[in-house]
Amino acid sequence: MLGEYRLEVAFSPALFGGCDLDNAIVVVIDVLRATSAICTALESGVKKVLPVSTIEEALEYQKKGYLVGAERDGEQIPGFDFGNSPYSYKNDELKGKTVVLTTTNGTKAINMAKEADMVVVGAFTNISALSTWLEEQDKNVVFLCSGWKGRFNLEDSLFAGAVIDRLSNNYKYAELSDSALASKYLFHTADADPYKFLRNSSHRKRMHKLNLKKDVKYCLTLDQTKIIPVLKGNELVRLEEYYESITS
Ligand code: 3SL
Repeated sequence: MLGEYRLEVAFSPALFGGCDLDNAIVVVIDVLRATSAICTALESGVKKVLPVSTIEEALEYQKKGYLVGAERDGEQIPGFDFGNSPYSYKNDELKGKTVVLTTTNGTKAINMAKEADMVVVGAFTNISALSTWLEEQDKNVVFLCSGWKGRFNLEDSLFAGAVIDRLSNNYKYAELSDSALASKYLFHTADADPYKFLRNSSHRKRMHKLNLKKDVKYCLTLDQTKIIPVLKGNELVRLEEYYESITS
């Protein structure tokens, strides 16, 4: 309905508790790199990604024979199958498989959002598909930025602003919270070049120190997939699969 819906941003997980989840879809954002890696995994044919918050949980799954990706502070944890690079999940051999993933911030944020009616994953790599689909829903939208260890980060807030910039052209979103407006204004100052805009950001610098420039470029490249990962219980699956499961 026209003019009825709200857009809101939690700039860090610490601010999520204050968000109004009534009739809301939560978009979890960790563009560098967890949500980009998850989109890539599902695009490559991975059947489901199980986001877990702790290394202990990841180890439990590993003992049961699951493939497990584990990252802390940007680096792969030794002993696990993958880290958090989207390139590790661009692999045809993963078709039909389940992957368990734990990352410093992103998978924790996904688990934190579980109480919402619907939780989806956003990244620059799926921005157009995500924005178009959100507009088709009659729902409020809460953007949860994973940030870095409870703090604000620039890239997730920039992404929230990029989506809000698109959605706010639609009259159905009559209410933009101050956080939604702030992220939209942030996006406007990026002048359509997220890579350049983020050059001084802490995580981009961290990634560069770890020799992960290629990952940063990948994660900041728009529209590489139309996949929208959605939480079904504890598992992230493709939106189409989610709809099939609720209609069958
Ligand atoms: O914070 C996270 O969850 C990760 O995406 C961080 S990293 O990009 O793998 O360093």
